[in-house]
Amino acid sequence: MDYLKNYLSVSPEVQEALAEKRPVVALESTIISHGMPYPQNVETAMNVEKIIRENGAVPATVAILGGKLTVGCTADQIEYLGQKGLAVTKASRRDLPVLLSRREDGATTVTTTMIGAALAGIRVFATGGIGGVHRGAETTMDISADLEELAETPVLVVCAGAKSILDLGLTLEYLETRGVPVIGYGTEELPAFYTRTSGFKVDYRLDTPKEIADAFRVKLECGLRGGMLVTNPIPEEYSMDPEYINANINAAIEECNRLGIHGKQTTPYLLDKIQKLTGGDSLKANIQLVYNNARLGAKIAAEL
Ligand code: PSU
Ligand code: MN
Repeated sequence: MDYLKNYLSVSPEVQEALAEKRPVVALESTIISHGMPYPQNVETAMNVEKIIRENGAVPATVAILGGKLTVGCTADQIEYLGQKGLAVTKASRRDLPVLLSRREDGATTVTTTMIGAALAGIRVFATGGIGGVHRGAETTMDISADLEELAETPVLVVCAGAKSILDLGLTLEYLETRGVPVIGYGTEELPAFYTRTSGFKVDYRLDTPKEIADAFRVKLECGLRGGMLVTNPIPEEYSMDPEYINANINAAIEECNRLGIHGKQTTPYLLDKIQKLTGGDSLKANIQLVYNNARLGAKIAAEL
């Protein structure tokens, strides 16, 4: 992938931090353009950067801008991505060739953010939720490219688990097959984004950022290929009632199926529908869990 470096643009601040071996945390832009409404998306993205700085690391928001895989967006670029919203192409690995050759913009998913981070030399990435194996994947084959990227690209991803818009059991099976360790930060249970529990177990419970950094360092040093998934439960005070949120998730999935929505539209549609059905409660939880992951990401990056 060396040639991809010709399409990489790393901000001076991030370059300097990496050269001095200071901690850097990558952030994605699909969560900005496709994951939340304007202006909360921009407000959240800017607060996340602030939290990372307060915890001693340098933030690097990743996006595709004018055909450049940009690592370390400016405040103006974040504002642009937030305002343009769904008009920015959601960019997974398969979208790179056309977007780069046409010099277009793209909002990076977990997949392309990992690619940008790895090329720049960033090892830690914090976000809200990852894509996974969708419910009904046994017939739709809808499995997020995020899982394949976690298997191949050496970046540690901090998330709040996966939403139950996905089949969490199948998502864990897929990650096991592809050799991706799933760590619970201070928990044995896989968190389910809005809730701290899911009924599924993680592979290992680790209780400190140092233990997590140590395990990932060994993975890198041993050339074991691929990343690591760290799941960080939403803080208790912001977690949602499982029955309430799951009823709304089920309603959103039913509507999605009824409308025949599929492919890359599925995840953004469900995120938006859930936000509407819960009257903004889920957005509040979503924002807080992202802040929580930014804090942990910065601490792990500092230990690495
Ligand atoms: N899940 C969330 N919030 C998100 C996403 C997923 O809870 O914002 C976004 C991420 O950018 C993730 C992408 O990488 O959706 C996965 O999309 P798909 O399921 O189409 O692979
Ligand atoms: Mn998909």
